Amino acid sequence: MGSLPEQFVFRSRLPDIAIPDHLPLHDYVFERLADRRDRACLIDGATGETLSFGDVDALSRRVAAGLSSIGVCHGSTVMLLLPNSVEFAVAFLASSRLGAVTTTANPLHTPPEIAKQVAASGATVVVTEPAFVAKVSGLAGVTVVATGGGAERCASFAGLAAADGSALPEVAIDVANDAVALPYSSGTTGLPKGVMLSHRGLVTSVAQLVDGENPNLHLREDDVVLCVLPMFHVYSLHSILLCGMRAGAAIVVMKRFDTVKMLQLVERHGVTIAPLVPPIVVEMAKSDALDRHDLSSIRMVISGAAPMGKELQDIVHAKLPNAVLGQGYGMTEAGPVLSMCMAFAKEPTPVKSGACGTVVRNAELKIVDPDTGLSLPRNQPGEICIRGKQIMKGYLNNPEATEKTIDKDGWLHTGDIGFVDDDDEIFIVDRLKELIKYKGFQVAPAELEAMLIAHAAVADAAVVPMKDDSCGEIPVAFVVARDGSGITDDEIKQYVAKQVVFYKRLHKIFFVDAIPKAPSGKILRKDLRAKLAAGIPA
Ligand code: 4UU
Repeated sequence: MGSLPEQFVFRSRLPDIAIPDHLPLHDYVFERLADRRDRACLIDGATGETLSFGDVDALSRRVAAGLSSIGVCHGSTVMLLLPNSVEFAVAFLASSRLGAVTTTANPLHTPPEIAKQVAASGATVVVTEPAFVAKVSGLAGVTVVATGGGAERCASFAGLAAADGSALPEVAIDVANDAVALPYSSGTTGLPKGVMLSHRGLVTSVAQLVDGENPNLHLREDDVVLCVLPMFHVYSLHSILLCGMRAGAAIVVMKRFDTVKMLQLVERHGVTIAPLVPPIVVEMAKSDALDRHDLSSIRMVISGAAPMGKELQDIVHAKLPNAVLGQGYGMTEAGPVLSMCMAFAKEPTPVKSGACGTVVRNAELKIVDPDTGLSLPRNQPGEICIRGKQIMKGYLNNPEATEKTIDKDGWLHTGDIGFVDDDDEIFIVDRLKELIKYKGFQVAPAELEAMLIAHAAVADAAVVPMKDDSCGEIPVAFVVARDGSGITDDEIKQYVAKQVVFYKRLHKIFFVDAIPKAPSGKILRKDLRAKLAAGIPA
């Protein structure tokens, strides 16, 4: 018998910190409320209206009382189907107060996509804008709450907010086990699944970034954080909303992305922290308007959710010389943050272009050879795995998928291929999993393949990512048409487009005779990606 193989485990260069493991998320976020009651917390970018920390605390208590009056209680699920808004933040905190779970969805999703998530998550209340009420009004057993005015036949957010916040029911939240957020993610394979993030998980993940003597992501009370990324995605929910509030910073809420409006808001509010995704960084770097605005207040540009190459990073550096630019690496299931740029620390250390940070504190990271399962030393690429209290509890009602993602030793397998260099910096070089990332949004190939195969003229299909300069990746399909069907690529594109949100649309269709498959029946996606890379798809 040989000795056990050596385990290479990577840790943060910063020491571990004490992380509260008894506080529900809302109490953790508002822990220092008494010191900052009158400081700005949420600023509505469109109107300039500002809510202080005291206002947000009080409003979230009233909305919690209101939600309770329409039946939301410990263990209920509330869907937020909202664009970025003060109401989003308040409703999230209000649900947390009740021990309820918030499931988030893109309001641009189609009615069938939304109905699927409502059913799967067991949501009994959907909070949305009047413009989207029609998408959910027919769902059985669901109470719809509309923000703003004018929506008929549903409860109003203002009505909920008029409830008595001092009359909240007592709830005994089990911080280690109760989920507080339920974002949907397809993970490494298959269809979107509900990712159960517990109170303790999210508290840990926020603390890993912004707590301690030398926080990895140093947000201060005098910071102004730009919130242009959608709050329904875990990056914004976690690293902007929750981290910003925990640190006592002000958050400028922007409803939808527009380069010029974003630059105006930066100038108007003196934004200091700009969390972005690569496509927005590209838009910004290319925009003529950049030179017409004073962006000198920005001290940090964070990029995440998709790869940002060295070239882009260098361009932004030249345009925003006052700002530190770096990346965070997250995955919904990982709680979400795995690594963060060390140049964002209170006591920063130099970083390399193209790196996506160093593993967060109070966590372990290893690189595993996908073929042998052995952990690999520095500079050797393999599957990135992470362990710590911040990772998801599991997928809702799907123990099989959970077991495939979190192994028996508690390691979460990301499906990302990367390595750790001599300075502990992580570089992502490839993806083992099926996932397609269009501008940072998740596209699950399995969802589109199921749709394609359901079409009478389609015998078989496979959906894979194709590299794209402005979107990062675009979904494209290889299709085996049924003999004599005569179906065209446009017909297929239209058929899918009608059923899905814009970023899941197919950009190209390649007709082929057969889909390459392993003996097990698994699609050989690598072969298809290689065909695309070689420029000879069919
Ligand atoms: C290359 O994208 C996210 C979460 C991102 C995030 C969160 C908090 C970034 C910074 C932050 O502070 O989650 P998902 O679940 O939508 O997608 C996860 C996948 C990863 O597995 C990886 O493939 O998105 C890809 N990804 C990245 N790829 C995420 N970040 C990066 C990155 N570089 N920096």
